[in-house]
Amino acid sequence: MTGHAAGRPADAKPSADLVEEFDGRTVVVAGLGVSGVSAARVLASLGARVTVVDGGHGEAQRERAAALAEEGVAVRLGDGESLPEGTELVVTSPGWPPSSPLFEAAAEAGVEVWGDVELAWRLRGLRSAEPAPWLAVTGTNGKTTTVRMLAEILSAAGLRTAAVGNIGTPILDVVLSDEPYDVLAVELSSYQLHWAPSVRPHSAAVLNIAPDHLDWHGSMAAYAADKGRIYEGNQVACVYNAADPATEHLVRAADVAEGCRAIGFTLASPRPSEFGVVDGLLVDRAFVEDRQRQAQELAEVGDLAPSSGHVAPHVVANALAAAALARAYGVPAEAVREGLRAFRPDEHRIAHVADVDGVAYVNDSKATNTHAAQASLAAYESVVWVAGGLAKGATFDELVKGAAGRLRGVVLMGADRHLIREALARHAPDVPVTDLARTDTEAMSAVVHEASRLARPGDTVLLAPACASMDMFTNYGQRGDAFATAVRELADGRDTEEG
Ligand code: UMA
Repeated sequence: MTGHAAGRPADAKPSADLVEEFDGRTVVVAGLGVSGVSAARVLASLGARVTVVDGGHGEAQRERAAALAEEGVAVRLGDGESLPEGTELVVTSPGWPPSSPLFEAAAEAGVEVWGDVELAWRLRGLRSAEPAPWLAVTGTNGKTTTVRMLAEILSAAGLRTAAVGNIGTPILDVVLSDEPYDVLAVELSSYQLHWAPSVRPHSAAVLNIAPDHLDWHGSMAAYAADKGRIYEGNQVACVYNAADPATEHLVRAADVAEGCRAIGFTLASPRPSEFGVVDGLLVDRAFVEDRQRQAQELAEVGDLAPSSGHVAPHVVANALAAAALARAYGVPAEAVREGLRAFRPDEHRIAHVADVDGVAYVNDSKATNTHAAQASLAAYESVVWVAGGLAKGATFDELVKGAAGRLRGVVLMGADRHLIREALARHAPDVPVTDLARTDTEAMSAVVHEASRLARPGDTVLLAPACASMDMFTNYGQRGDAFATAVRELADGRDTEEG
């Protein structure tokens, strides 16, 4: 970790200049999704001549294109590869891989490419001379939960805040809104970090690093390096996971502001400059007067699950990371407790949907990679595992090897299901597998039906796909909703049979 005096990064221009710079400038926005629409609107409002390009041309895209056309934004559908004539800047949506032909064309023409998060960072001084600082979170898993916990803690401290970024709310919308925010809780994906070299958070956390999105980044090293960008220029704290040395390495490699501290979090008893757990209490041994001798109690582990009393270890880890960022911002200990008590988990993260015929049905649609699915499978004794979707370059051998002893059966769906089927054949050849060979949105009823046939009373049917959802669904939320609906239909059907 190298320190330098805090200040404006050399490559970020003052925003007043930037606004002038956009007036009449020809800007191409890559992608007509959530981020692209937000970026196009902002750029058009600054007087830029905006064209949005998108490789798709479905109904949703056509509808969005029509709405933007009314605001003076041109849209080109069905060609996401060629660079329109006269382009002076490209602002990309996060999902576009660096290898996209559009960016090759931009590089050849000497045109810069920024992500929507980069644009938000550069424009953040537009509404206020003192823009809200960013407390940023990345990691392979747990980002959304941690950011939501962080926002709850900040709100409990009376601060005006919002949970933004990869979580679903484009950060540009918030940075340029008229709402005066004190501080933002920002979820940043590795994609967003790749395209946002100027971002300098107040403090940031990398929760963990496991293989994910390797097809996009090209290699594990490139993926980790993009995640590590979140620590660049941090002013107060770089928060890392003491159980995941890769996160600490990224802190060491970062160039941060003078005086910025490395703060670890651990499920064990904390050392000085760490957050950890002692006798069922979450404690801060970093932001206290005498960290050699003192620790500040923040909350009880039980505060994280007031109803069930059962708290998974990764939830405690996420809470510690959120607490570390909040404390780095100066939030009092009582607000940490209050915020964590107010927090309610995501409905697609290890959510119990229903019990049918003595079998529990659990929705962990949020498990979009092997690391998350592994944590989820490890939580149950006897599982009918529902898996498959887009593998994003992952391999499944380690996951299947670790879970083999707990699998009652497996139901596979989605585009890359053969990869999981092959890993099962290698490491769990006796486990019955139903390969549905379907990639359509309607497949979930059949999935749940097949899972119910494999399950025995006492088992858990677990949707933990270890894959992204976009081959069959709009997002993991829609996949989880489809699962929950199918389970409820199954339960209703059983009631009718009994009645
Ligand atoms: N498109 C192309 N060519 C490409 C890639 C995409 O034409 O090579 C087009 C698609 O046809 C589509 C549009 O681009 O119309 C989609 O752009 P996008 O994939 O960047 O998606 P957005 O709708 O803008 O949503 C993005 C994030 N999506 C991704 O990073 C894939 C959302 O994160 C985020 O919530 C949103 O911006 C607001 O910041 C989602 C996600 O899955 C939840 N994130 C990944 C994850 O969490 O693992 C990183």
